[in-house]
Amino acid sequence: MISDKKHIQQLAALLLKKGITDIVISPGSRNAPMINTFSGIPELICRNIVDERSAAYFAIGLALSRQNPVALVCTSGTASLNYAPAIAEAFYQNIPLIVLTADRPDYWIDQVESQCIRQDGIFQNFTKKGVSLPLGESEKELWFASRQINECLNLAVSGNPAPVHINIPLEEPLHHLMEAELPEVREIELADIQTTLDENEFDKLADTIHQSQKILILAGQLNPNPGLENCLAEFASKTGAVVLHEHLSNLSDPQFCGSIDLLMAAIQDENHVDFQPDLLITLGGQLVSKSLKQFLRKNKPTQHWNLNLGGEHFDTYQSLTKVIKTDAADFFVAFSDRIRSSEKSYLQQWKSIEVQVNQLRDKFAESTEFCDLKAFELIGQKIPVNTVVHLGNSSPVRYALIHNQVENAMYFSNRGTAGIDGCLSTAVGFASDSDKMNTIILGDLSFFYDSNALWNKYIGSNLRIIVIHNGGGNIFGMIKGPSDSPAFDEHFFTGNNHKAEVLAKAFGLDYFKAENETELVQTLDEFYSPEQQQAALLEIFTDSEVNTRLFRELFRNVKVNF
Ligand SMILES: Cc1ncc(C[n+]2csc(CCOP(=O)(O)OP(=O)(O)O)c2C)c(N)n1
Ligand SMILES: [Mg+2]
Repeated sequence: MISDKKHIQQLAALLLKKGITDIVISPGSRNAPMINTFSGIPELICRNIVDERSAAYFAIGLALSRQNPVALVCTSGTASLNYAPAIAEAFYQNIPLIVLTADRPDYWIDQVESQCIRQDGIFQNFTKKGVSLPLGESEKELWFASRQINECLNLAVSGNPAPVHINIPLEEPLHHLMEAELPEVREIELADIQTTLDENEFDKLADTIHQSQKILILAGQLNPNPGLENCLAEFASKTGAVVLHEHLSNLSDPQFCGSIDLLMAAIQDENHVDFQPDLLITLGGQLVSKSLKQFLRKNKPTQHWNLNLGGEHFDTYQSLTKVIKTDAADFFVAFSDRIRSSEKSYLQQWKSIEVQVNQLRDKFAESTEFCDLKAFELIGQKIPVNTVVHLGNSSPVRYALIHNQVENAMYFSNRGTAGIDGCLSTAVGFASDSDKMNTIILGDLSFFYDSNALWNKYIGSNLRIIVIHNGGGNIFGMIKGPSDSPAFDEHFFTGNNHKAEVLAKAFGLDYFKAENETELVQTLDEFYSPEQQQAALLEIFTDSEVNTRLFRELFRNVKVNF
């Protein structure tokens, strides 16, 4: 059975034509025509999540796992506004969400009518396109709506992918159903033609590459992409370029350099010039390391090329000289036959420091008392290889990046806007579609903020949640500014005595806890053992003051040893 509303029938038919089959529905009544139609079509996979904020973050995780757009469906009013945080995250992480909000007819807006807000264009700052469909069902209105839907669905995946918003005013009756097939719809395709640079331009770029003694390639957040990794490795080994990456770049070739924050601590001011690049090539999204951003803003490269498909002008290091509108893998492949081998002293310089800072870090973490830094080291040793790791914002992502990557693991994090409000929901959405073990490591405030992530029936046995319970927002103690404020305790740190245990049990998860190193090592073995057949939560208790002290001491230790 499907709704008799013709716009909704068209919408369902176009979603199918475009291969968008994953739908996350939040219950309501104005969206009944969508609920009835989508759930009545066997090819559409409908999931149900009550909390729209969580539903939209869940959809991000699902879209990342499927590498395909995911549609969201909600009712009118504040339900729609609750999508906003995840839409912003998806916008800045280039994730195609198809946001479908039911609305009242526009003549009832602002008329003391129930569950009505001004929904037209509410996500305009964070979507590639937003439309409101016409209410009527005349031939002309149906043609107009189908054009709007086609355009939105196409734009979501062209260039740099992004969310799109289709607002759908609906009139009563909302529940008229009919036994019918979906209508034939006209699909408008958007053909993205791959353009390549002309030979002259390639030669000019190759000349610059050959003339540059110090080439630095900086990879921000990227989805796993073995093809890119291979051609980047080939380019780097020929040119002697240094490739700096974070875990979230999902690159792991041993000639690349990680441990960025520690490297930055080791490079003394008087040596900056040796590390300052002549040519900086950037790709991917956000970078976590603030110290590297500061280093590059201070020690500007002569040239900075940014590779991105949408041709955006990302001048993060205030030195951008060329935007290259390309897929990064295509760019590096194109140079494989055009470049000669160069000497590698710049690379050796970075590599030798990397080896030394990693040794210092390991020695420090091994000898130190129990704290977040140590907990992350132990967790990293026990997370099974070839699994998925989700990193919560605040200090978890920073601690994880200090330590080595888990072998063959994929890394994800909501770094588009670095919110703490949907880290768990995103991980749950990803895990629900994954056949691998999925671990999310997040802080106590982040866990409580997003505990509704567990309020759905898609929690699989492959989910492992690690809550680092340091009694509040420990990050604020680690950074100068908040830590010196008289309002630190009450309004920055925000002491938190609640335990995750009750919530874990309420949602049917097995609960584990650890308060010291011995307990943690033992518990991690059980937590990841094959006998652990259902989702589990491990809460690790640490002392925020010890954490802050040892975090600072690690960096001081690195600084004084160089
Ligand atoms: C939605 C949102 N609100 C507020 C913040 C600001 N913020 C950044 S970190 C943080 C504290 C997080 O505490 P917790 O999750 O316990 O992690 P910890 O700092 O202890 O590692 C807050 C409130 C944010 N990033 N996102
Ligand atoms: Mg905390």
